[in-house]
Amino acid sequence: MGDGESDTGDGEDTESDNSPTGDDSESDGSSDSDSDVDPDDVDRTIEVEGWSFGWDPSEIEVARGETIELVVSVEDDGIGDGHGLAIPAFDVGIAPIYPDQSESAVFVADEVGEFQMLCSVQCSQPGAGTGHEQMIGSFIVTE
Ligand SMILES: [Cu+2]
Repeated sequence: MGDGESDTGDGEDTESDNSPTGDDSESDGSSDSDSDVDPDDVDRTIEVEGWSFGWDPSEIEVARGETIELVVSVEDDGIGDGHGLAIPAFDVGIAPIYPDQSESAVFVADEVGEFQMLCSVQCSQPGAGTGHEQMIGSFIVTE
């Protein structure tokens, strides 16, 4: 468990509706990365919005050891299959994501460095453009 920050226990209950309760079901078949991360331990929630073609923000910086919740939404569905957000270094893979919904992942940023954040759904016509490849961002973990 993280040493250092021990101030998460009290006083931060701005949301009284305990939102994460409902979605404990494994509805997102694609990933088994939610092993031992407790959603109650989230230190930082970051909202990311994707579109054809990019991410906002395209650069995210966190501190090592923080438990991160990424909440991802998209403005369009690419070529019909939505978009996906992946940070391979941390086994994060959220896909597909369609407009009017948001998907989330919780993980621990336990390694310092700059890591690639990319789209995991082929969201431009293969061979017809490079839009999909432009959906690349940086996930930076500092000491
Ligand atoms: Cu894409």
